[in-house]
Amino acid sequence: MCGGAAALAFAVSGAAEAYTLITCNGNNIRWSGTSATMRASDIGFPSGSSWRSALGNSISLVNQNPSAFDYGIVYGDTSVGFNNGQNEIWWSNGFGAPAIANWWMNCNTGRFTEVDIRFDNTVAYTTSNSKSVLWPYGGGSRPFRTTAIHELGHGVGLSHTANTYSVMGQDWDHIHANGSTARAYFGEDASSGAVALYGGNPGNVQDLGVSQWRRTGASGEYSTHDRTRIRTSGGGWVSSSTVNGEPRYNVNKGQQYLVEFSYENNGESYQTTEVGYFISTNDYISTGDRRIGGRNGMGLGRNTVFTFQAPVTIPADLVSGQTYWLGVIIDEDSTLSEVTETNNRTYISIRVN
Ligand SMILES: [Ca+2]
Ligand SMILES: [Ca+2]
Ligand SMILES: [Ca+2]
Ligand SMILES: [Ca+2]
Ligand SMILES: [Zn+2]
Repeated sequence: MCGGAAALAFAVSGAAEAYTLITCNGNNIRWSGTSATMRASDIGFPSGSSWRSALGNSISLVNQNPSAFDYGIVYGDTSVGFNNGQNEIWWSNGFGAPAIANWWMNCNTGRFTEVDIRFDNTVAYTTSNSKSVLWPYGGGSRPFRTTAIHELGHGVGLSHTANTYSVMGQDWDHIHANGSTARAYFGEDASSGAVALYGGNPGNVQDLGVSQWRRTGASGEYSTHDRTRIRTSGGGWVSSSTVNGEPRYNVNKGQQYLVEFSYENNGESYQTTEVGYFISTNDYISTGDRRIGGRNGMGLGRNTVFTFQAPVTIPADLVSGQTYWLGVIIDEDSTLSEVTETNNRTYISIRVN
C-alpha cells in the first residue's frame, strides 16, 4: 500500500528500532518544517459524513505522536490531482491496493514536496469503531482509520515495518480494544520513526498502552499480527476456541499461566510503570474488576513493542463452565499523565474448565 514518485529504498535502522524511513539518494525524506496540511476531497469526504469525521479522527490520532510533527486538515477540496502542489486525499480505484500514498520529493534536500493519498472505493471500509463489524474481530469490514493512519504514516516519512508490531506493517489488525470498541492508533514503532525524523514534541507528550495484538512474522515489507495468547507454566500453548470472532482460552481454576500482552510506550520518554491483572465478567476492563496480580517497575523505552508473558494465577473460586475476561491495566496507579488513557486497558477471553 505504498507508492512513491521514486522506487523505495530502505534505510538500515538502529538495532533497537524496527521502523524504516523513506529515503532517496541516501537522504531520509521528510517535510522541511514540522507540519503538512492535507486537503480532503469534497466528493469523498463531504460535510456531515462519517468519512469526514473518521478522516479527521485519523489525523488527530496521528497527531498524538510524540514528535514535533503535526498534520493540518482542510476539507471541501473540489479539484484533486497528482503533482499539483497540494497534498490531497480522495477515493478512486484500479491502483492494485486498498489504499496508496504517492509522493514527490527533492532527493538532494531530502524533503517532500507533495503527498497524495487515495483509498479504493471498492474495498469494504467502515468508519465504525464497533468490534463486531471489523475484520480483526470477525466482522465484514476493514477499519478505515487503521488504513488512513498507515497512509498518513507514509506522509510523515515512514516506510513499512516488518520487524515489530506496527501500523506501518499490516494495518487492519494494529488496533486496540476494550469492551465493544476498537480504536486505531499510531503506535510505538511509528512514533519512534516520527521522532527520528522531526525530533521530540516541545510539549510533554507521554502515552503508555497495552494491546491484545502482537507481531507473528512478516509478509514482504509488512509485519503480520495476531492476538496475544496464554500458555502454561510448562510452556505449552493453551487450547482456545473462537467465540464471537475472538479467541477464548480454556483454563483451570487455581492454576498459574503465562498471559501474553503487548506493552507499548508511544510517548516521548522512557517510563517505569505498574501493571495490574484482573478478572472481569465482561470484556470491558476497569479498575473496578477483581485484581489477581500485578507487576511493579516494568521499564518501557520507545523502540520496538514489548510483547511479554506474565505469570498469573486463575482464582480457585471462579465458576466452571463460565466465560471470564482476563484483563490488564498499564499505569495502574495513574502516576503518568498521558495524551490518551483509553488504550491502557485490554483483555483476553477465558473459559474456566
Ligand atoms: Ca485541490
Ligand atoms: Ca495533489
Ligand atoms: Ca495515566
Ligand atoms: Ca495511554
Ligand atoms: Zn504502505
